[in-house]
Amino acid sequence: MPILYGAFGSPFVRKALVALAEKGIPFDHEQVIPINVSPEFKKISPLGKIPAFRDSDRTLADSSVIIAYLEKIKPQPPLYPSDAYDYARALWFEEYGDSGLAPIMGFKIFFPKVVAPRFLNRQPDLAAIQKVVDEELPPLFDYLESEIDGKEWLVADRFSIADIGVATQFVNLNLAGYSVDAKRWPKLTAYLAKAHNRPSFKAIIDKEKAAFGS
Ligand SMILES: N[C@@H](CCC(=O)N[C@@H](CS)C(=O)NCC(=O)O)C(=O)O
Repeated sequence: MPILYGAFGSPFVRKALVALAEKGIPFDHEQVIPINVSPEFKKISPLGKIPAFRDSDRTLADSSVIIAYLEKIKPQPPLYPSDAYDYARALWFEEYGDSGLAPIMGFKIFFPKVVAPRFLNRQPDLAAIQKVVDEELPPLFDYLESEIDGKEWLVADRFSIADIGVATQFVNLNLAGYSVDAKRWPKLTAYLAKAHNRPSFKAIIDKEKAAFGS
C-alpha cells in the first residue's frame, strides 16, 4: 500500500490527499510534522517538507510531483486536461494556489492564527492578520471571481488539478476563521462551496475541522 507522509493543516498535503481520493487510490497516511524531521524522512523529502510519498521502493516529495505521478499510474479519472492549452492553464492555477495564495493564506494568516498559538505557544497579532485579510486577499479574490465567471470549474469545465490547487488554500483560510464575502465575490463563494463539498475535499475538511477544533 502506498504511504502519504504529512500533517493535517498543510494545504500541500491536502492537495495530495484530495488527488488520492479523487482517483480512488488506497493508501496509508502517516502523520509527519515538518519540524526537525528525521534523517530518514530527509531521504524521502530532501528539503524536509511535506507531503512526501512512498510507492514500494519509489519515493517522491512535493505535492505537484506526487499528483503528476498519480496521474501516470492511474490515469482515470484524469486530473489534468488533455488539450495543450487547457493543460498549461490548469498548471497555472495550481501554481497560483501554491505561489500566490499559499504565502498569504497559509503563512500570513493560518500559520500565525492557528499553528503558532497551538504548537509554538505564540499569540497571534490579530490586527496584523486583519490587515492582511483586508488588503492582500481582495485582489486575489477579484482575479478568481473574474476567472470563474460563467464556468463550472476553472479549466475546461471539468474538475482538475487547477481546482485542487486553488480550493485547498481556502480551507486554510476557513480553518483560521475567515471566509470569502459572498456579497462581494458571489461566484468565488459558490465555486468554493462546490469544490469543498466534493467527497474528496469534504472527508479531509471534516477531519481537519475536528483536529483544529473549528
Ligand atoms: N512545493 C511544496 C511545498 C510544501 C511545503 O511548503 N510544505 C510545508 C508545510 S505546509 C512544509 O513542509 N514546511 C516545512 C519547511 O519548509 O521546512 C509542495 O507543493 O509540496
